[in-house]
Amino acid sequence: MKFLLLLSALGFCRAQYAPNTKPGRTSIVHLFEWRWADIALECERYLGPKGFGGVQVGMAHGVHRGVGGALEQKVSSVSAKLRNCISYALQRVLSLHPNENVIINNPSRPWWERYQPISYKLCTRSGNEDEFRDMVTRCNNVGVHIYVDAVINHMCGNGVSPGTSSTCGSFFNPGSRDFPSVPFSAWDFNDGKCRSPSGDIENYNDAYQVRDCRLVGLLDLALEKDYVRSKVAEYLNHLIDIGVAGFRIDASKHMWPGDMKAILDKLHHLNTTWFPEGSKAFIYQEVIDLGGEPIKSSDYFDNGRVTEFKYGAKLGTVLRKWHGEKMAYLRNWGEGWGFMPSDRALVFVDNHDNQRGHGAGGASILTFWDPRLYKMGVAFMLAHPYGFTRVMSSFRWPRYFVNGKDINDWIGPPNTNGVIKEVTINPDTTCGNDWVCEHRWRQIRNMVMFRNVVDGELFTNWWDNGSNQVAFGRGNKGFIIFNNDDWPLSSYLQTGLPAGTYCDVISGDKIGDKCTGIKIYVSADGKAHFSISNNAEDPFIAIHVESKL
Ligand code: AAO
Repeated sequence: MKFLLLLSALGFCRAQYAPNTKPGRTSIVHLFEWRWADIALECERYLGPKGFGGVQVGMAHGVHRGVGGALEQKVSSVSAKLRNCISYALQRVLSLHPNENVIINNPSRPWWERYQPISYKLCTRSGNEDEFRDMVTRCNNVGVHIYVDAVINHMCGNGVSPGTSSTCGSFFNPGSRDFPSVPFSAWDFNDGKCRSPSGDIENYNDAYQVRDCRLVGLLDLALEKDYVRSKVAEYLNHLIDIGVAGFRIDASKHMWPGDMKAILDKLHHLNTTWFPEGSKAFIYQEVIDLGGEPIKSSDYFDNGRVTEFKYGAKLGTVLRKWHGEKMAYLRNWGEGWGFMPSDRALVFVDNHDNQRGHGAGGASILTFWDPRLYKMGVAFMLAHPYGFTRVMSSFRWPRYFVNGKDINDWIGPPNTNGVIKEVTINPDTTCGNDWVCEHRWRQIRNMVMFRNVVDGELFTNWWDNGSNQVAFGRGNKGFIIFNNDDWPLSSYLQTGLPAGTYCDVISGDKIGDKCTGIKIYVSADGKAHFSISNNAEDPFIAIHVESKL
């Protein structure tokens, strides 16, 4: 039995699903549109094991000793390899995309130009290959891994003018399907295979169109061809050799799962400077499956994890109390809501698309624009055991709604004449230059720590008032309680925690032996009294064993 457990743990760590839901669960942060130089600094000063914002650094180490230690005891006969594997899975990661893309000037440098590749050279507005390598090295060295957003389904749009308006200056001609810097040419695209009248995807109910035709006009690569697969694999292997830990595979719905598998089978093991020998890249595939289309998330499970888009759409609906939804219904959140198996899911409250009306999810999606509900949503996600979590970190843009649609949804990152602005850090640790840095908000940063502390613990002690006041624990390690009703909450509840005084990590921080926020007194029977005004700035409270005073 022990042997079987060990084998399956090893299998998981070696497989593309790691970091998996058991001992290794932690969070990814998407630093959307950041420059490589700023990410390297952020790894060192905030996300990594030393530097500013030691909270997250302390967390990662705390978890490693606590949970990793317990696990190591359980599998005491485990080789050093497995221990390395576990410790790898406990580290924090982030995602970004580094290859050459088209420069769009009309509109002026939209964020989405990055999703139109020109070549696999590593130079974009975020930096060149040297800067990319420097970032990967510096982040890995402080225990923060890099996950690349890989755009491999297509090249640039069909209608883009030919020329050298690209981030490394490479020539390309979309009309003749010519991308000499790869090189790709006409027979490397799916034009002959697509059966829609326009050559674009016109009908999401036709799985062949979705895979063989152009997504919003983007030139669709013929991934059934070994040459094309090899070029893509070469690109991904270049990144793996530099030291990245895995990939978000963009537009996975638009590729045949078997073609993707053929590419993934060509991938190198991760760089042994930072990863245990034989480690495989972590894979999470972007498939939007809200139900009602022939292509299902489950079609992609063999390749790796899949984005669970129902998660943010439903959570937003519940917290906004739309369609009669209430938090009390979250009791069976997860598979009970028709979501994919937890160990296949990559979850998030919002992403770079649906925070501005692209992709799917609609108006229910919570974002930093609704900070109060957003913090509750992210906290719920980070406290709940379902899925592998990704935190969004955005930039602010001037939203302008016309007939319910934001016509500024294209606006790119903070910039001066197209050059991306530095992420500056204010004295209060928030970010300047219109970088939102949700990951630095105390409530979110402290819930990332909460998730690390309760990693592997069961979902316990659920309580609700039949409406929008709910609470739950994670074993005897953590407890969280929300009041999203229009009246005060005052309840005496079983927390499952050891007796003591705890610091609420939402209203404050534990600093030394002091708490800058609300204090919660847990008695010997594990019970504690909570009161939360419906007008509180943040109407929720979270405590965990490492916030004990
Ligand atoms: C830009 C211009 C286009 C131009 C094109 C080419 O905006 O006008 O034609 O260049 O020149 C991003 C931007 C695009 C941008 C593109 C390239 O979002 O605006 O196009 O870069 O620069 C589908 C895909 C999904 C994709 C999503 C945006 O399945 O993979 O569209 N996301 C990724 C990236 C995204 C990126 C790309 C892919 C391309 O995250 O940033 O695009 O690399 C249904 C389908 C979904 C489909 C949506 C949207 O969703 O199910 O699969 O996503 O439609 O078309 C309800 C339904 C739900 C439905 C939804 C919306 O919620 O339940 O299923 O309605 O109809």
